[in-house]
Amino acid sequence: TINEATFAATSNGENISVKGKHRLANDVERVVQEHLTYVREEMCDGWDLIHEEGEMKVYRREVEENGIVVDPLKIFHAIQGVTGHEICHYFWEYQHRMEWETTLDSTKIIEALDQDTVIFFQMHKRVWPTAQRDSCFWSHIRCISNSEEDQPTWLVVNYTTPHPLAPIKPPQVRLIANVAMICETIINEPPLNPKDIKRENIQCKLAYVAFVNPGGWVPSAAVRNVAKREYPRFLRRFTSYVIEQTRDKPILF
Ligand code: 16H
Repeated sequence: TINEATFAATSNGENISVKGKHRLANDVERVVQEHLTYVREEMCDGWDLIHEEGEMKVYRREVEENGIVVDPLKIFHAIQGVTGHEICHYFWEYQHRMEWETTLDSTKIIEALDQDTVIFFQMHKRVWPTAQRDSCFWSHIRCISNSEEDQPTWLVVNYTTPHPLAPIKPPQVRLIANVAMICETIINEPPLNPKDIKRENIQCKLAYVAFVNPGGWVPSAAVRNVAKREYPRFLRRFTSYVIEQTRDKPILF
């Protein structure tokens, strides 16, 4: 019955929300679980290490769909002195975004689905000579406790969705993306009293996973070059930003 189900589907396949859950809650749940499974998979056949810089390793698998480059990407990194919660907080929070993003002209929230899930509309910087791209996606932040002793896993997922407030207006092209930032916090030589943990004792192990479809034809070599340059640049800049912002603040576990 409808009382037992969290969701009901209308005849045209739309989700309607029941019992206070928002209309995309099922999608959010599915995509979050897919990322948690996918991030644990071994990096073997087909993955190329395309960039290495200190603790940062950038892998990609070359994949094309109908002649369009949709290379899956996985980055692993370890950042000293910050927690997974802090990394995810600064990645998700819209107020900080334009301070570390260099690939955007604008960002705005067009709907809040719940406390942890919002829908963004973003205008991306034009990459010459291709058409300008925009994106519309739900963005969800979550904390997952694994056990009493371990620090929880934090993650953010950005996933493309259509929205009546964000119609596609040609010649603009819409990026299609499924992106996750997944973080674990490691405490080295934990002091007896958790209150004595200092930033020098903590480290965040980060995985950033991206499936991005440019949404229309772009020369393969151009996309691959832009990606190879921009993803490491993004992660370098973003993580330095978080280190800078949190340096003199109490640790956010
Ligand atoms: O994840 C990043 N930023 C998020 C917050 O702004 C948004 C992001 C996203 C992207 C697209 C659609 C939805 C959501 O998750 C950091 C992104 C860093 C981007 C590096 C550049 C990627 C270049 C890919 C090539 C695309 C082709 C463009 C035409 C040449």
